[in-house]
Amino acid sequence: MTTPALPLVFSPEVQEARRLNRPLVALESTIITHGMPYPQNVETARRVEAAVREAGAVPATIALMDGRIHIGLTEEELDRLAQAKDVAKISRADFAACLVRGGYGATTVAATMIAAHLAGIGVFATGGIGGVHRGAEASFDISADLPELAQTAVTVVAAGAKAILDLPKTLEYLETQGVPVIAYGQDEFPAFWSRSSGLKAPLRMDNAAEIAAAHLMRARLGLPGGQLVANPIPAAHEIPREEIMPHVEAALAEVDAGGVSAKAVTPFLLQRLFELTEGQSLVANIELVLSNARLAAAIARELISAQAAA
Ligand code: PSU
Ligand code: MN
Repeated sequence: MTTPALPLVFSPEVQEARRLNRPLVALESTIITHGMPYPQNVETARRVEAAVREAGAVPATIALMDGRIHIGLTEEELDRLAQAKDVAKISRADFAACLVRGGYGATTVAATMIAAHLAGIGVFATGGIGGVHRGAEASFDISADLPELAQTAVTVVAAGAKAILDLPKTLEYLETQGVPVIAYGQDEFPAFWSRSSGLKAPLRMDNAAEIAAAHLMRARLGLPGGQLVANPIPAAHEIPREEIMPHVEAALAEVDAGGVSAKAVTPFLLQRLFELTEGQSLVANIELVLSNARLAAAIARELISAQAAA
């Protein structure tokens, strides 16, 4: 049997950016299909792409469609994906199977990192990464996003990990796996909807150039894996911890009560938080993704300048 060709397709905008060696920022698609309701999902995806462009880089939203890895989606493809029913949530384990079978696959953080790396894109913006779930000592539920950060050389900009997770265990896991966790502009590791988690981040950096330099130095050292940049949600849009945590506990109790497991847990919790906060969690989620997109664009630009100077 022969090895199949790599089924990568680039949107016209991304193709042009590659030709001109312009800075690119990868964006994921699970947040569109499983993280937000329609039509806010597609509106947000468009605003995030626009934020990347305004910050001087080119967005590449990634999804699996009809057996191909799409690096950059046209307006029409983005619409189709956002409205499609039965989109599979794709991580490392099911990436190849989804391509072979065809249909729609939304890429999680792990799958988006794999695709970005294949496409030569070093920076990726998302909302929050998956992590170690509460009760993982019994359920073994640890997101595949974490081991991906340990093996795929992409710098991921997120607003920390969602407060629905066990954050101390998530940080321990990342430390064991040798993943640099860099809080941006503050000492504390941020908790998605809130700027504060009560936990100190292992590293802190205050500018995009230093983050880009660290990315390149890791490659130079031959260290596999990426970096997690934890960018706190802008203060004007945060939901303070004491406000969001009672809702988080209530939603988690529903998961414990049964019926929700595996890949369905994170989408269920995000949907319940949306209902329990009367939409406030979604507003915060949108704002933090926009802020992460701007920071990722700045890092992508610094990566290009550093490479040009070398
Ligand atoms: N961040 C968001 N919304 C999301 C996600 C992240 O703001 O929906 C998605 C990402 O795709 C992430 C996934 O990879 O949730 C984690 O899912 P799990 O916990 O099942 O690994
Ligand atoms: Mn899981």
